[in-house]
Amino acid sequence: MTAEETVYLGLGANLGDALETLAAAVDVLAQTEGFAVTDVSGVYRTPPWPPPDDPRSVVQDDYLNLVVRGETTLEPHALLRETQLTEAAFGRDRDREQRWGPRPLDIDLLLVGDRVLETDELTLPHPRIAERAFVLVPLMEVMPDGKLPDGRRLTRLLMDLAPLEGIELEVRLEDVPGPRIPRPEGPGSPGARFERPGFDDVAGAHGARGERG
Ligand code: A4P
Ligand code: MG
Repeated sequence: MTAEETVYLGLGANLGDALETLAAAVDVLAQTEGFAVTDVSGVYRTPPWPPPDDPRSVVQDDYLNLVVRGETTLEPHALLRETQLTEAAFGRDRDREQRWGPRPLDIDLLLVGDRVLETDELTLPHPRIAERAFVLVPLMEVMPDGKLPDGRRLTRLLMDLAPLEGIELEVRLEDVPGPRIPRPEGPGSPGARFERPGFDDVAGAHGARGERG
């Protein structure tokens, strides 16, 4: 266990019910011991990267992407194990997939505090943040000072990628109802600070709107 560090995770999905997967994956992260979700960006619809004019590109559906900000007491490799277990729980099978090809769920550790790390399993910061609008756009929403640890501004990096085509805000998770799961409390488990509305809350809110209209 270490002192709490601020973490940014990039989530992407383009196989199966991508929105339901992302919403449920954020719920799972919020339940993870030693990890608290403190903010979640909007869910963006993004064209596959690399783009079609790149020889590495793969023909596949659009992705949905979001970025989670969290606080964690987990060491980076322990956090990576948790995120890979979560990917597997949503049907990810690394042995049967293509690099940069379609996947039910991908979770990248973008930043863990100011750590700089290069091991066989983990590179921090994630080496391809600056090339990817599908990361930069949602990251900008949840990163208070808008700068990478090396001082590069996200807005500047995005300008370098311009023109941005085909990235659209799809929905906010606050508007996607889900089952309410009690949050674990206790030492070593910073309480989760992000909760999706339960089905009843959303039904209630819609009912209330209906009565007014
Ligand atoms: N690994 C090393 N550093 C990290 C890190 N910081 N975070 C290792 C996560 N994993 C890290 O990962 C391969 C290995 O990288 C892992 O076993 C881990 O030990 P992977 O998830 O299979 O990813 P990859 O295919 O090698 O590539 P990369 O660069 O992580 O790309 P992505 O993001 O995983 O590529 N287009 C859009 N619009 N939206 C997307 O979300 N995603 C991908 C998938 C391609 N195109 C996309 C999107
Ligand atoms: Mg990945």
